[in-house]
Amino acid sequence: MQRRNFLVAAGAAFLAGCSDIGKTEWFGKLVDGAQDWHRGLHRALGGGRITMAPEYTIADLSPFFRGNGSQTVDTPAYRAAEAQGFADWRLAISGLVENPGELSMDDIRALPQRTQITRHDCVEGWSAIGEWTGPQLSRILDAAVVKPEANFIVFHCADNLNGSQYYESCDMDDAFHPQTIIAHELNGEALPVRNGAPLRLRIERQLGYKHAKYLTGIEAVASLDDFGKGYGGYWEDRGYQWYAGI
Ligand SMILES: Nc1nc2c(c(=O)[nH]1)N[C@H]1C(S)=C(S)[C@@H](COP(=O)(O)O)O[C@H]1N2
Ligand SMILES: [Mo]
Repeated sequence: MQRRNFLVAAGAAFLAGCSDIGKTEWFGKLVDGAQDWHRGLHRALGGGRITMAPEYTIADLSPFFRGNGSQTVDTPAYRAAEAQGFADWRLAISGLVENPGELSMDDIRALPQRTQITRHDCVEGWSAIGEWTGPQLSRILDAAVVKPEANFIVFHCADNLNGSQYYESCDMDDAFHPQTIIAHELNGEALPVRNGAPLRLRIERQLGYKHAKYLTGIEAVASLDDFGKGYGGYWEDRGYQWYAGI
């Protein structure tokens, strides 16, 4: 735990204020260098085995799991979906897969489920512990059969934050990690709107901004160049690290 707290603190200190710094060349190199180091260290600490994020007990649950960033999606389509309890929501599976398609909420609920109580750490300086339930992303990707040339999974979101579509991405290590799930429940109930209803990513070894809410699709890709500004996520395009390991 001490090591983890150190990494969280170090990451938060490093990131503080970064969102205002432009993507100058030197800054890009600094960030890239730091994240390569961090990623290597993070994985080396695991000794090459799969490292699991700590899991907690019911007694540790935060009384209220706040919402952050977008707390709803401001479109008529989302409001209509919400009014129907998200019964017709679909998760599109696309890109470099043998079996592209769509999953309904019933499809998602019919897959084997994983429930995990984990701590969410936001770089803005708050944490919360919640119990999340949903299928492992690996199950969905196994069914889709990811092609060998895919290097990343891109997560598409319904919300637009300050004029840009929110999105995220991860590498295949994290995509197939056992604690990476497509959550549809928080604390045993349908995901609240503020927390990303009806589907949000939980990617437990990474910082809060990686946990994409309001998921509409997942896409297997070879490169991140064609999404947003090319840095792999909404906040990454604004200077945050792509590999936000904790
Ligand atoms: N689609 C989308 N996902 C998002 C965000 C967002 O604004 N839009 N904010 C991120 C940030 S910075 C954090 S800390 C968490 C907050 O999750 P919560 O609202 O469940 O607390 O969602 C992340 N995922
Ligand atoms: Mo965050």
